[in-house]
Formats: sequence, C-alpha cells, structure tokens
Amino acid sequence: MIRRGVTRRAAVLGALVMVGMLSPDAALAARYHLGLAEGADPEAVATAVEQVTGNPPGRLDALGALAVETDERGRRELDRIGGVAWIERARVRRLAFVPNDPLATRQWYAVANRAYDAWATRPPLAPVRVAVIDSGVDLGHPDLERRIVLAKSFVGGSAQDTRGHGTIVAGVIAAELDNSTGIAGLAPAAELVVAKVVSNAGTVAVEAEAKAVRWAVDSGARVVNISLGGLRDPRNPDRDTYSRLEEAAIAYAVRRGAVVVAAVGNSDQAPTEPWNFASYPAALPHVLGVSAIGRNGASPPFSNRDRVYNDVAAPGEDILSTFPRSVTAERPSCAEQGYTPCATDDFRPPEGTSFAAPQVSAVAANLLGVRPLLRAEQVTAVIERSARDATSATGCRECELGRDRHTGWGALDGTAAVGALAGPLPPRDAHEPNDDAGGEAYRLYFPSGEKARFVKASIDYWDDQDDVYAVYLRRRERLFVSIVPGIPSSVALALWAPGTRSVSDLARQDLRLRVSSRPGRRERVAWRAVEPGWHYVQARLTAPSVPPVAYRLSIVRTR
Ligand SMILES: [Ca+2]
Ligand SMILES: [Ca+2]
Ligand SMILES: [Ca+2]
Ligand SMILES: [Ca+2]
Repeated sequence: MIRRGVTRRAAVLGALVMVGMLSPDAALAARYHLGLAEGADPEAVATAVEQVTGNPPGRLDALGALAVETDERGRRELDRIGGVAWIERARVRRLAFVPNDPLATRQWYAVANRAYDAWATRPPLAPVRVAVIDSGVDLGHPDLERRIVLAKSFVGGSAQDTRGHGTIVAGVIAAELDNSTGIAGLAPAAELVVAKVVSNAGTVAVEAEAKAVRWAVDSGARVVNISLGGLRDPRNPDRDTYSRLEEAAIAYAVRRGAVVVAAVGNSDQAPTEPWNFASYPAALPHVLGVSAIGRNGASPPFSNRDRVYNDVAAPGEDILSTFPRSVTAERPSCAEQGYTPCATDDFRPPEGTSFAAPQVSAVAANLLGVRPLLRAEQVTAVIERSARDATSATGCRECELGRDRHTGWGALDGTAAVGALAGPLPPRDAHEPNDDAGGEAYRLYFPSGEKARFVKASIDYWDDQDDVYAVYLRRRERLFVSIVPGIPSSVALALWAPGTRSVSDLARQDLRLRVSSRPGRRERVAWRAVEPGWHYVQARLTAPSVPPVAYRLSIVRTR
C-alpha cells in the first residue's frame, strides 16, 4: 500500500484562477477604452473622439473613462486628443470554469494542474468508466454516491472503505462537481468502478489486484487507477517484487484498450530515501507512472525516481479530498465531516504519489470524454507530452531539461492535454501489448495466396520499446522484413528463432538469427528458415525520441 503518514496540515489557497482572453487582433474595427486625464472635461473629450472616429463614444463616467469603436486609422488619431491619459484595447475576460463546491478553493492541486481551465462552463463530456483499485470507497458518501456504477470487494465483505486511501483517490477523480457540497472531482464525467483489494490487515495480495484489474476492464473501465505497488530493486532480486501475474493483468487491460495509471511509489517502502526505482506496476510497459511534485515545484524526496518508468508528475502534498464518514465521525468536533481535514493522522493531510496518480487518471478520463475513440497509447502520449517540463527554473533543482527521473515529462497540465487534441494526434498501435516473443507476440497470418503483409504501428522509448510479431515459416522458406520509421529515429530490427521465449533473455542470445545493420531510414533483415515454426520479428527503438515513433513494417514470405 502506498501511503505516507505526515503531520503537516493543509494550507488554504486562494480562489481559482481567471483566464485572460484577448479579443482577436485581426478585426479591422476594434473597441478601445480611453482614460480621462485629471481635470479633463469629459464632454469636450467625447466630442473630439466623435470627430476623429465618426462614432459617439460611450461614457464610463464613474470610472473616468470612455469607450469607442474605431479602426486602425481612427486609433492613431485618438493619440492626438488632449485630455486623454491612456488608451487601451478593450479586453474580454472569461472565467475559467469555477465549481461551486465550498471546499474547491482549497484544492490547490486542481489549480496547479489546470483541471478546469480548459472550459468556461461545465464541459459536455461522454461518460468514462474509471476503475479505482484500492481500499474501497465510502459507498454512501454524498459527494461520491451517485458517481459509483459498480463496486466489488476482492478481499471479502463489501467494497466499503474503512481506511480512507481509496476514498481519497476516488474523490480526486470523481467527487460530484458543482453540487454545492464538499470538493470538486477533476473528471466531471467519470463513472467509478470500485474494486476493493486491500485486506483488513492493510496488505494487498497481487492475486486480488490482478483479479480486480481484469474485472474492472471487463466491466468497461477505460482508465484503471492503481495507487499501490511493490518495491522494485533491479540490483537485488531478493527484494524485487516483480510478479508475472501482475504483468499478465496489466497486459490484459492494455489488450482491452484501457489506460493504466499507477503511482511510482514512495520511499517509505524502500530501503533508502530517495529511492531510484519506480514500484510495480508503474514499472511495467504501457503503464503511465506518476510521481509527486510539491507546491514549490520541487520533487519531494519521498517520490521515487526512475529514468524509464517515471512518466509524469502531479501534486502530491496537501491533497484535500473525500474521506470515509465513519472514520471522520471519530473526530466529532471536526467541521469538515467526510473530508480529509477530519481524517486520521496518516492522511491529515494526504500526501504521496498515491494521490498524484488519480489526478492523471482524471485527465485521462477527460480526454476520453472529449474523444471517446482515442486509443490508450494516444491518451498516454498526450498526457506525457503536454506536461510542463520541470526544471530548476520551475522549482525543481535536480530536474534536468526535458524528461528526467524525478518528474518524467514534467508537471501534469490538464488544460494543455485537452488543448493538444486540436493538433496532430500521437500514432496509434492496434497490436498491443506485443512486447515479447512467445505468446505475447502479435501473430501475423497471411491470407492465402498473399506473399506480403504490411503493419502500421508505433513504439515509444519509455512506454513501449519493443514490438514483436510472430511469422510462421516452413523449412527453407525465405523471409524479408523492412521497417520505415515515420520520423528520423533509431529503429532496429531483429529476427529470433522458433522457441524464443524472451527477446530480453541475455542468456539465449544464440536464438537471435539476424539483426539489421544498415544505417539509414530503412532497416532490413532477410532469412531462409532452417527449421519450420513461428519466428519472431522484433522492432526496437534503441535511442530516446521525444515523440512516439510511428512505423511501417513490411514482411514478405517466399519459397
Ligand atoms: Ca525536466
Ligand atoms: Ca507499439
Ligand atoms: Ca510508463
Ligand atoms: Ca509493444
């Protein structure tokens, strides 16, 4: 269970922001405001303004100003009029969507990640099911009750939350917005699929987690939030908690098109702080790994670092959210019953990567709410690549320019993510997960009489480094494979023999039959089968590329 005990109390933040919007510059005629100089006669100035512009100005007497519509030439004439202290183009301001929930002004994280700025009013979004794989949820909570579509316990009993962790996560994503109650969740159209996997002892069995992920995806979840995990330590296998069962559950979710979001974990579970490796399942391919960022833009020492699996950072301190009412009732003198200001000591205030992850899940749900046909890898790439780079200039002293191990691509930006949908979308890949040989590879069948097959797909250095395709060859059959990346990038091809179990098995590199070696845009391999069977074609991105790399693979089989 990812969770941190802390003592610092939530601070109060001011009102949500306003977004300044300039009226379009292109218009020939525009509206201007003129300030009257001290002692100037408003009547005389108004007459002069009308003479040069041809339009009678409006009088903003109480403000000592006039308003007039004129073109570029009239605008220049206004400069010559005596008695005018200043002239400015009339500005139009628009309120960012401001929820009426009374505790919303204290949700500093919603301001920091620009959760509502994309919209001037409550946005029309398609409903999106979001799974919360956690300690359950306070099912009757007035801010959550109507947002829960399904709830199931995988540890016996009901999915009712008695610990608080899951109710905090659920509130960040989906607390009822604009209901004049409590807080405002960040995903207005999210429907919660609640899976309780934390036992009464506070532990999480991987089996329960794996079953829950599968159930949630089968129940229609398009986003799966996993704010829990196990230690990763590539230098010490005894300590490393990698699980094939967990990997299979994540692969199942990816195959079914779900966006899997997981906390990279906190160092309170690690031997040292800071800890240099993201936890599982964040450290699995295709999972969007989320770290924490502080109010000052720094990377808190508790937030695990990782060169590969830390994808994005979101606020991870003072996360005001919902909390089980049965637990807050133990502090009857506390005013905010059902919310974290009345939580147990462990969660007052909530802190940790556990509560950063649901902010990312909420943005994923919003993106799918705007564009339900987006694929999971597109949602992931949009969130990552629209993040605001964290650097020493933004308050993170240790953060390098560009992607770094503290914050991944940087700080979550909900408004930039939604805005990115207006531009070219990241490439799709309909064959995932296909990250290894054996059963994981995508089998390419050739229609009868066809010699060639073409595949359009994509790879990403951090989330999806390998695509593996299985091709059946009869004895002495020839195979020609070529790959052309859509952008200049380091893509390599390898061909593996039948019986290969894993393309990353260093002990069995003898099974690797061919590696492309031709430098340039197109990589090729050719082979004549010695033995019949399923051969594996591996496409690998061997060096970082900022955008994900789309590619075209052609596979030709001849006698
Ligand atoms: Ca950075
Ligand atoms: Ca791929
Ligand atoms: Ca990842
Ligand atoms: Ca892949």
